[in-house]
Amino acid sequence: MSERKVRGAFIVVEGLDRSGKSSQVTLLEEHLKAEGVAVRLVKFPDRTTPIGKLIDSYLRSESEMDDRSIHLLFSANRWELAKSIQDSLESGTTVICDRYAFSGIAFSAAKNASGMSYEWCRGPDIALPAPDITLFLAVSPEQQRARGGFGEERYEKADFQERVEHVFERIGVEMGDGSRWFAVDADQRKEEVAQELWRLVQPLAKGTDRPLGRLWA
Ligand code: 2DT
Ligand code: MG
Repeated sequence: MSERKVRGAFIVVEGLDRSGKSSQVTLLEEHLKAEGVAVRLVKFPDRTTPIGKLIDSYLRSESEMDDRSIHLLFSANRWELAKSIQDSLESGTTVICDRYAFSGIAFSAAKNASGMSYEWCRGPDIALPAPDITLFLAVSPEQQRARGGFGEERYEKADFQERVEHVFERIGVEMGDGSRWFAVDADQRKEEVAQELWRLVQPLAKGTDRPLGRLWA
């Protein structure tokens, strides 16, 4: 029997605003590079594509959009990059994704808009490339406040963030065993969070021979 080919690992980092997600993604990227790993960083929403520009304008409240339309655009923004993510992984590059389908579900379902159930929100993302590991940075409302509150964009409000957090918790539970979803206490000091993330990622640093899965498919 021939040996299975090793591909890059697909690492997703999720979290609320002010969870330190962006810094941790950068630290993780640097750590992997220092270990000689080829890394590609992807951020969702990718605001540079034509779809991403519509999303950007919505997030800055420069345009209004139907809740379902914007939800589908966020998903379309992932689908337009899905093939290229898969290609990177197959060529041996590790991909770190700053937000993914889980943000898509959490932020849309938190709107409690009629006809946008959790299941409905999940639908368009079914069969996207599945992460090998998802690191959820859990930050408390107290830490969010202590870190200087929120910015100006849509969704950056304490009561909405709390609802988003609840959906994230549900996703974590429903992902179930074997999905490699880890909630990490992001109230800790930056160095401590980075250390914990590295401990989780290290087994995947040299890639994996596990076939790339499909989300919820
Ligand atoms: P950033 O602050 O990370 O740029 O995110 N969002 C994100 C959604 O509502 N749906 C999605 O599918 C994704 C990926 C989270 C901008 C905001 O967009 C939200 C915060
Ligand atoms: Mg933001």
